[in-house]
Amino acid sequence: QKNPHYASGRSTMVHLFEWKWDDIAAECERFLGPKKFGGVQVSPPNENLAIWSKNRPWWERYQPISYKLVTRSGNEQQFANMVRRCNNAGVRIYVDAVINHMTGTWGENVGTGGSTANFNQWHYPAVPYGRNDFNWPNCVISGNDYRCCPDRVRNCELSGLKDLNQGSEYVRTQIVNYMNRLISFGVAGFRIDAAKHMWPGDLRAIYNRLNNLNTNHGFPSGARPYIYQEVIDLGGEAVRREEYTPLAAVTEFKFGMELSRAFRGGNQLRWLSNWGPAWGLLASNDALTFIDNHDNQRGHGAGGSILTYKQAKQYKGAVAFMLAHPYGQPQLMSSFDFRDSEAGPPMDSRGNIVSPSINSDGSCGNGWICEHRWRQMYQMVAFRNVAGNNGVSNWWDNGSNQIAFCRGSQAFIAFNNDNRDLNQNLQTCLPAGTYCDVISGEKRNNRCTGKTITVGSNGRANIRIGANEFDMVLAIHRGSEV
Ligand code: QV4
Ligand code: CA
Repeated sequence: QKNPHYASGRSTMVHLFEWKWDDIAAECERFLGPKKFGGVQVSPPNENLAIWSKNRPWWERYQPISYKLVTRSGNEQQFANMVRRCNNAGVRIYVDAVINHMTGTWGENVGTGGSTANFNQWHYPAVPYGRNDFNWPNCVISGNDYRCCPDRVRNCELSGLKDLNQGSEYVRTQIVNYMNRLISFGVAGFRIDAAKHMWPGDLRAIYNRLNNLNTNHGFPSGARPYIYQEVIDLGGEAVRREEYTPLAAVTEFKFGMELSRAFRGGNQLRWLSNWGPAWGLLASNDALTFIDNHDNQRGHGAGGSILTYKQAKQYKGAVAFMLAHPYGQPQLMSSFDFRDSEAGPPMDSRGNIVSPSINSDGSCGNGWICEHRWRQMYQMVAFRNVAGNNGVSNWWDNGSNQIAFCRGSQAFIAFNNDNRDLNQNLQTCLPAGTYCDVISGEKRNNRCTGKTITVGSNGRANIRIGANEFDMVLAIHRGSEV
């Protein structure tokens, strides 16, 4: 369950946070497919509580009221249509599965599909779940529990969200039926929300009952769903990520924390020469990697000064390193603009999500950031596809924050996070030729809109990145020749 089953030659997924199914389908066909993205993580597709009293915050989607596929992103038919169209474009769909809990307690009790619940009675008739399906007697997780008490982390409520008992055969069956329905629609896998708050043994029982991926959607026969479990473990936790890696992959939160620190200038880039398990990271195959996610980009979940689109130059540097380095299974974040950490996605006065508009330069409007449409991002996705399975070679650094390395004879990248210019003759490992730097520009009609780099017959080239340039990265690869 650690293979994402990307179409061949693809390597990177993007989290299209709060996007609508119709818009994702269009994005697969017009952008993600042609740019060779591997997949999309979608927001939870099951019915959630509509929280009008907080002006429809993004986090209402983490408060399930049933497993009907009706949310602000669309209905069941739109979901199925999206998965079909994305798979046809070679782009896989991964579902954020919220199976630890149902809603918390609010004055409101109507879901996005019209279902209601009686929270105080632990009664969710649209599933149906009743009091016997929840951990009992109920308790609420306190901050200290995360350090002392694994059973409280698993059996008490996360932020007052009614805590399902996955040890129950009936509860397991409801969850498995929900996930298998999604597999029948053609999804390739799942993010397991709040996995830390469920017992590994219960999760194993659930995963074992999942069907193989749907061969009518292009998956090989016998393919198991890709599963990455949300376990925040930066050390000192009563629940450790190693309890979950025997089951499936795990979200590696140390990855974005350390790279954010380094690209903010809190650690020299030269130390990244042994990036990977030597840094206390999980084994590469066990790790779903990212710089920021929908929680920590707005101060929820794991703390730490995580880089986001708001610190664009450093953020693009950190993302370029993630995509250039072979470690882990990378995920890009694609955000909507926010100041208020609770605010929901762009919406109209009736609470409907407003679609992103696409500007003539390919960027997004209507309040959507679309980091995945930034040239420096999608061209690094292509870089990673070209670099393939090659390891890091010919590491160079200046003893501080200027670094460079090759990926076999396929690709070369350099970074300058110092406050002085980088100007060096470096080994690129590439065949002689003129290459277009995919960060400062792109190849159009065999011309380069940015810097060109001339590689000599010995593989060496003059590499310049000014300290005050718009980007701190320079990247060339097979296929970027002009
Ligand atoms: C409030 C009080 C509680 C009280 C409760 C009573 O704070 O003390 O007991 O009312 O009903 C929202 C509100 C929260 C509210 C809760 C229940 O923010 O104040 O509790 O609802 O109504 C997201 C948000 C949460 C949000 C939740 C549900 O981050 O703020 O809670 O959605 O809407 C840990 C976990 C990790 C988790 C991370 C955030 O180990 O698993 O915290 N990350 C995932 C998701 C995240 C999501 C959840 C889990 C829950 O990535 O987005 O939480 O599904 O690290
Ligand atoms: Ca639990």
